[in-house]
Amino acid sequence: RLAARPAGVRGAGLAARAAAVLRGNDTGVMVRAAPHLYPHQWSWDAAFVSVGLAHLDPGRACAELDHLFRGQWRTGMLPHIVFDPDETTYFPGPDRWGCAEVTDDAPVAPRTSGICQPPVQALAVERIVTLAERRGPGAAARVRAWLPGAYRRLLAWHRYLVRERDPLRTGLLAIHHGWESGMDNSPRWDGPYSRVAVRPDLAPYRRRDTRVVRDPAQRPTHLEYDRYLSLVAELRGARYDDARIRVTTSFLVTDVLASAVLAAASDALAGIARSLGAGEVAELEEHAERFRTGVAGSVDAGLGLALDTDLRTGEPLRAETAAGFAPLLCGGLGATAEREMVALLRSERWTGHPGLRHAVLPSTSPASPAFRPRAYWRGPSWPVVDWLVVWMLGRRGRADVAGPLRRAVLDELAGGSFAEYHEPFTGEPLGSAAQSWTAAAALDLLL
Ligand code: 9WN
Repeated sequence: RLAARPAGVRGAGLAARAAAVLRGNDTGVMVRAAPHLYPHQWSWDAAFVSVGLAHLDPGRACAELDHLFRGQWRTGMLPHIVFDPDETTYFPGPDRWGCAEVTDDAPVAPRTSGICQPPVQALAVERIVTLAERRGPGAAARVRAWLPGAYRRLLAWHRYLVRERDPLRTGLLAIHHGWESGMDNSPRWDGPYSRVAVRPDLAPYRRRDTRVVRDPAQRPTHLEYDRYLSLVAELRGARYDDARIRVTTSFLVTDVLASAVLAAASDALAGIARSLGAGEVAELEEHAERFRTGVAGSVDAGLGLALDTDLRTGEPLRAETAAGFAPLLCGGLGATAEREMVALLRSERWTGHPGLRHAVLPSTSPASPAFRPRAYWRGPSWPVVDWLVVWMLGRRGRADVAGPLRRAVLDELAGGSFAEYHEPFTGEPLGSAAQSWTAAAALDLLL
């Protein structure tokens, strides 16, 4: 796969510490996304975490995804949060979502949120199979025995996305809340959020996140939270019915990153289907092709990045964020266009910016007016995003691009705090420490 590991004592020490983070965040049935800030199971976190776990114990990796699958809706949707019933310190919790209270599509137990996140799970399963095979026949057999059940869950999940989030077959997924992108306050969503009115009847609430991360500049603002919660009230009012939401919701945008993840994940799922002798290979390959084409078609000639679209206004969302490199994750650009995008990635607007502590990909371009170096998805570098880019480039045979990025992320992670994100000019760890997916990133990037 990718070129030589940096390893040595530093690598072994980092891996041991990363393993300790995952063990420390493990409740026994699931791994918390972070010990204090995010004490439940998040959907795309669980996928990343399961890859980290596969380096330690492939059976535990499968169990992590099984826990997520227990929250799957009748529609096939994997919810963005599966709540730990014993944990009450996160807001908004299950009562605010009230999913099973308003729709029979949601499970009564475990309780879940009513939205989803980018579909990384099939990619995680593909990787778990590879890691188990590398480990030996016992681990491989165990994962193989688990695979058919997981495949049915993933097929229902992908079919949900294709059916409900792209009914017009454009090759781009629509999302109903910024939380669905996993990049909550990214400048990608500033325009659409400016059109979300804070409900006058918004039930009062107390944030918990700013009690854990004491510097409010690192978290979304109060106005942003008012809008997030107003949208939750709106979605709940629509009984989480996608057909109704498509017509009524005040936030409806395409998400190029989630679409690229779906394209790559559909390739992975088609490979799994083939290995199982399942009948849906052609269907899954068609999904992959459709979304790859949709993502490649969203590249803006001026910015050189793939852009989301506000489906309420029809306008492209002209933000310079890491999500704009979505085509590098799934392919689909011609050779010249891909070369240009790689050049942009290496340029001073991105990983080649002279001020960066490490040559990683900040969440927003430091050369963009929207860039804020400490503000969550508005500028900090997120190791999990860099890992995703490295991993997907590796899958596509682009080790030449992935290699330097991988070494830069490992340098950024060398401090061993496994922070949620970093100030990109100083490398200072920000947000939550001991974030599970950051530990998983370290484990996977080291090997
Ligand atoms: C809201 C758990 C999640 C990640 C998201 C990240 C953050 C939640 C929050 O934490 O979102 O879903 O409370 O801010 O933005 O990507 O999955 O790590």
